Amino acid sequence: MTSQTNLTINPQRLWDDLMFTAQFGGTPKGGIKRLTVSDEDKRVRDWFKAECEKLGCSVQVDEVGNMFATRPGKRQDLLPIAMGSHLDTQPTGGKFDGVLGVLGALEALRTMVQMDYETNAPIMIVNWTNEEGSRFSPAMLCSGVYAGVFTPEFAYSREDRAGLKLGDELVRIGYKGEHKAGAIKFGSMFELHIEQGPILEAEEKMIGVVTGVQGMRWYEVTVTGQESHTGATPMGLRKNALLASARMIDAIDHVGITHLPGVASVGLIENRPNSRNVVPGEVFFTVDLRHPDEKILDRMEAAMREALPKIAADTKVTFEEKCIWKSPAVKFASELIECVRMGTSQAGYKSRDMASGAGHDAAYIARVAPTTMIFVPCLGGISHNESESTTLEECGAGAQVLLNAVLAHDAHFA
Ligand code: HGY
Ligand code: MN
Ligand code: MN
Repeated sequence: MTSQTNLTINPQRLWDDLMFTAQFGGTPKGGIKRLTVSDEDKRVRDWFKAECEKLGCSVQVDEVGNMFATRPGKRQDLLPIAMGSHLDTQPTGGKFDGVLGVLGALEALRTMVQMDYETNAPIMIVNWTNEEGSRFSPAMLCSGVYAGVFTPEFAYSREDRAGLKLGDELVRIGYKGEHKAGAIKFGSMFELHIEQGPILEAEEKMIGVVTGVQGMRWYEVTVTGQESHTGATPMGLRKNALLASARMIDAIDHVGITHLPGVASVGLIENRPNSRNVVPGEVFFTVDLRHPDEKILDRMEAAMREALPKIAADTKVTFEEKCIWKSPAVKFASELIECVRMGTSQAGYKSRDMASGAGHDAAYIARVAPTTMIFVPCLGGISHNESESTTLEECGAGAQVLLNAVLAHDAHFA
């Protein structure tokens, strides 16, 4: 695995970093629970900052906690070439989602430093705050602030289900930086990530040359019925919010099935009062619709909005539904995709072009700088699961292609 400059990453060192940092929020089942701006997130951020400083990087933090580690290049007139992803995880996340992108970038930088290789452009590693959107919705929130999609105030105001605000939590862990979001500039960004789907593994390809990200929309639904006694309330007189929600969730699944390759999911549900002998009076649930084509996403949204009122009428409940987030489909920069292709062939790996089913910070960063992604396989395509797994070799391949692609891009500035 070598690049045109014969710089070779150290897969074992990368693997050791992945396993070491998995302790920050490690779970008994071998996953990671490292919710954004939690104490566990602080610990991994502190470790990451120290590692970057050991490599001679300056580390800056912006007003929403995004971290930027920069190593100077020969030419200070050039904007940095960035490699970025995220260190926060899902509540039952794995060791690789996001983390591989940040630690793979660290390994690429370490290799440059160790080989005393000076790039033309400065090199930057970015850790984006709250990519997952699990604790504070929406996803990719702080790369979105960097890209001007959301204001910092909007991000600060987001509350988790316990009522804590992102802004307060950023202050509490000491990562509300002084730099304005968007003020720390870079000229391009590469993001290494596990595929989180089954295609590369099924086709026995090592590298995914990612061409873009599908469109995504998130909704919140509150269904209101009437709490009543499960023993004394005849079936015909109930206003059962949970029954209505169950039928709505089935209808939403049907929207996905009838708009393939689109997907439709309900992932978060709260049933109140959640007592075994009370007919549920209120249910809150979230909807996640995705498709590569915005026009078909519109059709999926329309189909959902046609189905829900009918179900509400049939079950004698009322409901509110609102779209809280839209991330339109994104195409990545062809010149960077070409660098990934070059980096892949230099390393001698088989690859295939593909769009990303999952959302990534790269989707928002593509709005403000040329951006692209590199995928490596994950076992069974499973992710957002404590059993998420990939191999030392696959992580090493991704980091090598990342290094090669960055150096191929940097060669343009000689
Ligand atoms: O939702 C997503 O696709 C990403 O994992 N945040
Ligand atoms: Mn991710
Ligand atoms: Mn994720």
